[in-house]
Amino acid sequence: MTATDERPAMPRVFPAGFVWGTATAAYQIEGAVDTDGRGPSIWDTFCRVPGAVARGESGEFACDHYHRWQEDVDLMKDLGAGAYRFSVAWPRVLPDGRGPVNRRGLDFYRRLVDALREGGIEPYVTLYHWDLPQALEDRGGWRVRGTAERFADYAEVMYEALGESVSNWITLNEPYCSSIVGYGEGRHAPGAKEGEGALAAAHHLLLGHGLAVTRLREMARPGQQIGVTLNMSPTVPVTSSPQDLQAARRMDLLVNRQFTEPLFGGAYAADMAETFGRISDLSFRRDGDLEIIGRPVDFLGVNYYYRLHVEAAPYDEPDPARRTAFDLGVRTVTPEHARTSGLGWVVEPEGLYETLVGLTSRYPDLPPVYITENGYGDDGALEDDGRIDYLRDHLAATRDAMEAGADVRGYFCWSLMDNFEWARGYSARFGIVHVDYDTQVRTPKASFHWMRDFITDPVVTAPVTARPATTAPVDILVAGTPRGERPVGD
Ligand code: IFM
Repeated sequence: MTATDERPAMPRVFPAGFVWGTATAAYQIEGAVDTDGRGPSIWDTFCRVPGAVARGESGEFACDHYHRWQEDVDLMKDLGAGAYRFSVAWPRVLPDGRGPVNRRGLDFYRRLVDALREGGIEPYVTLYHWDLPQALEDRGGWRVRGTAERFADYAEVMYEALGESVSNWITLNEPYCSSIVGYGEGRHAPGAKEGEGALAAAHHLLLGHGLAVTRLREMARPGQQIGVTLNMSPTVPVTSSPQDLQAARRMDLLVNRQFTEPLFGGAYAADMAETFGRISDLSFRRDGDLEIIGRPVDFLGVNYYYRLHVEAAPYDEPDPARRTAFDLGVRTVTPEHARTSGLGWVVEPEGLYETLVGLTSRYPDLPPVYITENGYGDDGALEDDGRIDYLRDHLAATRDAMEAGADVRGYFCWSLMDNFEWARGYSARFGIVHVDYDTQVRTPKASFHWMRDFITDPVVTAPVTARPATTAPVDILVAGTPRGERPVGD
């Protein structure tokens, strides 16, 4: 959408009770990696690998949120958001991933949750946002089934500690990234480049989710909600040729349907064996797993950043830089004249509309949806008009998808503040609050003030979201890598 757009711009109001929040993740903001008994995570280890993270940066200090959390809660109060999504660092609570609980680690989250609630901010707690305890990685990590069982134990520990005060629980954040990007492409911790290992990791993450849901359900009180967050990007086949359409479907499987089908469709995706046959025989699956994975949840968290344009490519990619353990005969491209973010990511709010409407039509039993992440990366300017435009247009897309039948209950902006952006280090900034990493001074950006006004009066006036200009059916939901760029989520 552009300012010159001819489409109508009638005001659309978000319903009362719609949840407004911001989101962060432990390793990206906390710092204090050696403090109060925290154990090492796979990201601490990965950041030490030469070349793994831009400029050799790490989350060692990050935003020092572990010590400055009160100031950060004050910022949220000033924003007027009624909710905050954050993640718990598993190794802060269970330094070895299992065994004795580190009370000092738990106390940190207790203090944070209490302050949020006192400030009228509802905590949405993510249990796993990529920082696996290194001790569990040393025992096989997500490649092995035991990690799924340890995850359920950890979920129980967290519920026992915070269950009185926290009503909204998210098991996993973006299992696609923790499995395929971390164990297949090696661009994220633990930096493995395996085919079978990555598919096994994806399966065991889902199993861990299902086991944790089961455990939390046994303890949860009425009204408490348990969900899972997936990153979703619809893919547009570059042409309507059968080759490009099939390429889009293969990527769709890798990134999206591998997760959504067993979670919400009651079956493993039908084309798993055919598509991944070159990589794995899927023998890590066991009878009964599917039922555990598919246990009903109360909501789906959707993280949306952009849509991807996919074309067929020869198998056995000749360019070693592009070759991965997942050669699916696909390539993603950035369309000419595309609107892009400060990081060069394609900006297409219609992709969010397509995601929400597509999921709703594909899965009749889809639970209510929260947009648990959506945001804009740039180099950190305080006058961040690009971010304001991005937020405005994606909020319009959300509201328009609701009009078309999607049951969306809340929106969490990524991110409250600039933070450690994984393999990109600190140069990519997504915050509505600027962080000076030398002084740790926080400065609200123009988008913070815009968001505060919007939350007070949540009326969308941007043009009605363009309907996707793709020939692809709405059930093609795919993510991948724009040509020459790193993919979403890193
Ligand atoms: O920073 C990440 C976050 O950790 C997961 N989702 C995507 C964000 C931006 O890349």
